[in-house]
Amino acid sequence: EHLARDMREALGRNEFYLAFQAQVDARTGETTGFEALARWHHPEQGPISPEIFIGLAEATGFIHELGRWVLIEACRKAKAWPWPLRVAVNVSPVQLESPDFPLSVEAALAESGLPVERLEIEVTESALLGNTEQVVLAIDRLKALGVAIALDDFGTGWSSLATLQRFRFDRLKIDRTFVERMEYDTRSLAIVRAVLNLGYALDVPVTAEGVEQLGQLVALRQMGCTEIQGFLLGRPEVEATLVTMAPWNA
Ligand code: G
Ligand code: G
Ligand code: MN
Ligand code: NA
Repeated sequence: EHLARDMREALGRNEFYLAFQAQVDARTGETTGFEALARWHHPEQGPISPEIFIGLAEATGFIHELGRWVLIEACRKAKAWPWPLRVAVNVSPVQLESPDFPLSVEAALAESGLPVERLEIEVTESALLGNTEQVVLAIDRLKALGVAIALDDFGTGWSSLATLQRFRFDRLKIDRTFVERMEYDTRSLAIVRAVLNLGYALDVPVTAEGVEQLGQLVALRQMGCTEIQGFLLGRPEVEATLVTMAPWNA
């Protein structure tokens, strides 16, 4: 495929853009921030799935350039949002391995003027699995800057507990595969409850991803989940859209 070649041209041609999905306080129903999600509209092929182009960008090394663009674009957009809405940016393991990564975060903050406390970086367990010196340094450097670090897709990696032991995360995000099944699968429900308890014990807020059903929302609130994200509250949209009415008040 020529997709790898097209991708290198795509940034300059403004074919990439960000979509923003609301993250909502489970207790109050207020929007606390948005997750930035990269999108690519290919001129001939239309929308390309992020699963495909992120993987391709990682394989070709283009992820560094794309990742820098995502960071600066997300920070610029967030700068225009009402205080204190934050933006959460996904970061690939490949980016974390680069010694320049913390610098690109600092540059994005400086260029956009976004206060550091309004930026969150989402990392996956796979990024921390190697626990390489470079990744440890990067995380410590970001934390020292005051950037919040969320552990994304929690529960789907291989070293969850060791990762929690080593790093002081600012947030855990329960993977949507658990949320998806929690209403009809007692083991999934037990896992969700255990992760919420773990967050409580570690004093780390927990966000549930992929919330699509009102029943999931009600159960998550009852179990003390901190924040909710999912199609029930809002889909990723080009214009960051505040969730104005919590469905449980509707
Ligand atoms: O938006 P969607 O759910 O289709 O995203 C699919 C995957 O792509 C998710 O795992 C998401 O984290 C990842 N993704 C989306 N945007 C970015 C990005 O800007 N950087 C990285 N590294 N991953 C992203
Ligand atoms: O890996 P990560 O958690 O960053 O993936 C985020 C992806 O999840 C986004 O691409 C987004 O489109 C998708 N997503 C967000 N909310 C929901 C949801 O309620 N259901 C499903 N199926 N996907 C969702
Ligand atoms: Mn994410
Ligand atoms: Na996830």
